[in-house]
Amino acid sequence: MDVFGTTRSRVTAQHALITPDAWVWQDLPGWRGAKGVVHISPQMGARFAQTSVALEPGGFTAGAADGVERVVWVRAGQVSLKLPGGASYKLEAEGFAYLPPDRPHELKAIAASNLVVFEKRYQKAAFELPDAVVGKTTDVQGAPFMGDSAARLQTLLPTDERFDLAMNVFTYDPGATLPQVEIHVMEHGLVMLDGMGVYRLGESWYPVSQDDIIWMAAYCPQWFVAMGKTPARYLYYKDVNRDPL
Ligand code: UGY
Ligand code: MN
Repeated sequence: MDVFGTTRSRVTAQHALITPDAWVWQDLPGWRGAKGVVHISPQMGARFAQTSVALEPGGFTAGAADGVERVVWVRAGQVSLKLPGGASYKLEAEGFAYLPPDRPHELKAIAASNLVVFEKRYQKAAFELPDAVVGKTTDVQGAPFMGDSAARLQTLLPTDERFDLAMNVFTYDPGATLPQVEIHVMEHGLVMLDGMGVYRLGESWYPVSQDDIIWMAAYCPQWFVAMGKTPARYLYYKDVNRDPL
């Protein structure tokens, strides 16, 4: 039972766990008919933003701020997406879109919808801009992670150097783990989609379950074990393909 004045949430200089009881909804700039919770942002030391967005039918956005790329992942509901040039799509639960910077898009809720939105100031390199990518998570083939078929990784976006971010979905059978305590230059923003487990972040071990949000700064030691009777699954962001200097 929840006891008032308590939360599993924790915010530190290198990591954060933000559980649904601590979320505070607000209006979001650039969105209409929408409320959001900005879970992760530069205000906490991150170099990207991760926001939960709840759209009422007809709620919409006409794109991110100048120079900002966006990934939208649909948790529930149905949205329409129009890209410059006229291509249009309908996204439902598990659908996602990568939207490159400075190419306005129009996203509108057909039904009440819940989205996870990742935004990052695109880091230009000696490449052309990435193209938009639209897909459905259930259509992406999973691969055993470092040879372990009980821990499967789906890579949602192309991995070529035009992209400075990756979006992946990790599914673990109960008892499966990350094979090592990872310490790496990339940072992560994560939402638990299904199931339960224990996340090691730095020198702390946290029970986690569906809808929990986690931020891991660069070099934050991290490890996960899935627990319970059903698979655990999380969606996560990482920065990739750019010189650290
Ligand atoms: O891509 C990754 O770094 C991933 N293995 N990290 C994680 O799941 N915490
Ligand atoms: Mn990692």
